[in-house]
Amino acid sequence: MADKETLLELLYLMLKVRRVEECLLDVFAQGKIPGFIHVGIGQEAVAAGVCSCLKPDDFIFTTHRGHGQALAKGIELNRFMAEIYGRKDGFCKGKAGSMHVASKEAGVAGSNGIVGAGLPISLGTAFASQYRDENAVTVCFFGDGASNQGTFHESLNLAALWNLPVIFCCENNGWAQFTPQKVYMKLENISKRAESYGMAGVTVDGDDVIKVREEAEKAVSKARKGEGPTLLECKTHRWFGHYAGDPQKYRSPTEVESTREFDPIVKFEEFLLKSKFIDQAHVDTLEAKIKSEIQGAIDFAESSPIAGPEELFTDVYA
Ligand SMILES: Cc1ncc(C[n+]2csc(CCOP(=O)(O)OP(=O)(O)O)c2C)c(N)n1
Repeated sequence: MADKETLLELLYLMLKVRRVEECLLDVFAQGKIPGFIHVGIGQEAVAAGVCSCLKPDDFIFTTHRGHGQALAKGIELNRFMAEIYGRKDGFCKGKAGSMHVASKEAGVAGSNGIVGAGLPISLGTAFASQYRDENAVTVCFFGDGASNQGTFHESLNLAALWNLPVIFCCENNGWAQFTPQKVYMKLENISKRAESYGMAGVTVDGDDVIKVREEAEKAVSKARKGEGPTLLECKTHRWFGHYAGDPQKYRSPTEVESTREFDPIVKFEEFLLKSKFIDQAHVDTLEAKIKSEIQGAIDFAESSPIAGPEELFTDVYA
């Protein structure tokens, strides 16, 4: 198992992701954020478990539900918040918003609102690292729905063929927008698909941060040693609707309620308290620190100028 310092880092990351997203839901409801937001509340163990294995020089690609992974990879909170607010001090000067946040400094190489689009792009950074002998790895996050896109199959095939240092991390929350997995896929475990492309595939309890980290560590170390890609499927739960404000009419109230039984943070906190790695005072201090970091980021974002039409053509490549 990971050492104490790593376990405490995992708790910090999960709590930070949860509290930031709760805050985003709140300010979105107040009409302060333009566009749509999609939160991954309930899925924090995947982002924290995987990203805690990565170095600053490694790359990640995220999706429309990508706040958690970007934060766990170490994206700077003030500029992240300003980006979501559509402000000039955001990482992409307010053009990207919630669904397309990127930060070169943090190795968040790109987020994508187009389902499955990150997969082939992630081969680019993985190929570059391999070609330049740079020893960095790339993690591409995507959902269960995205695993039915052609891009998923093409990307896994090429990654295996070229032995690329990439980890395909499927956050399987059982839903693709408003459709449950059993309606669009006969397979239960998406990791099985890895075999058809000649790569390792593993399914893990995505609500258990220690297990996620263990499997992610194996996959990352394999990729770093030049032993090729892994498909890592993390089975988890989406507590809220597809997008913020989605009334979830397609889901029974009992099912929605039952997702909370799998709270990865409560489960992990209980473990840490029981094993005497922490006491309640530690949790309270951590919560206070995160609250103050978030308040600072909100103040920063709200005092940054709104990105205007003059930004439309800056930093845009074609
Ligand atoms: C190419 C493409 N097709 C359809 C959509 C509309 N869409 C947005 S999210 C989504 C479902 C994605 O499900 P999944 O990949 O499981 O990710 P999750 O939302 O569960 O995180 C769909 C179909 C899109 N954005 N892009």
